[in-house]
Amino acid sequence: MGGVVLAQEPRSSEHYTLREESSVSAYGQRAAGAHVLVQMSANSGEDAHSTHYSHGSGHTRLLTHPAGFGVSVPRDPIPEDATTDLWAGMLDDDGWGVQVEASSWAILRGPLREIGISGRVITLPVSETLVAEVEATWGDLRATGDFLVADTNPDNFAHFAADGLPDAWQLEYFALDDPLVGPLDDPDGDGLNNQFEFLTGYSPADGASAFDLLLASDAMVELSKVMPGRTYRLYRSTDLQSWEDTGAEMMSNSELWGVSLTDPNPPEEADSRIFYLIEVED
Ligand SMILES: [Ca+2]
Ligand SMILES: [Ca+2]
Ligand SMILES: [Ca+2]
Repeated sequence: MGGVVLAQEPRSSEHYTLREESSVSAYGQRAAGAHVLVQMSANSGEDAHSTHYSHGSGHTRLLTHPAGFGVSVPRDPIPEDATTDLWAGMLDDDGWGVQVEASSWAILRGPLREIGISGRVITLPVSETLVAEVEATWGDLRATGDFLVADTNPDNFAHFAADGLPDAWQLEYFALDDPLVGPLDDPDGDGLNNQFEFLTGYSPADGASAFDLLLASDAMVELSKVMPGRTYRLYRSTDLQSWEDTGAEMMSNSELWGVSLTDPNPPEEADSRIFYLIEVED
């Protein structure tokens, strides 16, 4: 190891005295790769946290007295049902922040499946964005951090998962152990399944709450409600077998009541019966 450079002042900190060194680069400066052995004695009778400090090419400095300890958490929400690495850091009495290996990690609250010794956390599926909180210890120091777990998949929660209906909507009406929560179920017995209740904006748990159509005049159909973002199309039939798209359709950006769709080309034969059907698309 050629060209040993002795550390510049200060040779010690408020809490430690540099007692012996095999080789050190210029204190606090960039240095070529080397192994640095530093023996320190604690002035105040505390244990030194580091007596060996190895480094590659880069910045070399001495660990001094820990003045603070904290958990670094993501500023943005992290995804549900995924793995994220958290880390702990020590602030020393020189004002430097250094990443340290926490002695332990624990989950305090929130949708977390587990947290490993390295700070690797696995989030649980959620039905809405929720707060999680963890705790790390380092020696006798302790710190907590909280962050948000984002609802990044709307259809992955509990037994509401993967059925095509948004979990948050299902949870609005159904208990966690409710059996009839699927798209084809009709727990309120109004003849309209949960999928249709969702699309039309009515309660799947109240038989008196249901989408309705009225024939406003010969070729005009009134919809009891129109939901934002859905497309409503009017179909016509004279035999209830074949249905023809009338071309009348509507989409709204807000919830509307009592909206009408008019068939632009109703059959002219005065005695023919006409049936209308509304298609609702998400
Ligand atoms: Ca979710
Ligand atoms: Ca669902
Ligand atoms: Ca129903």
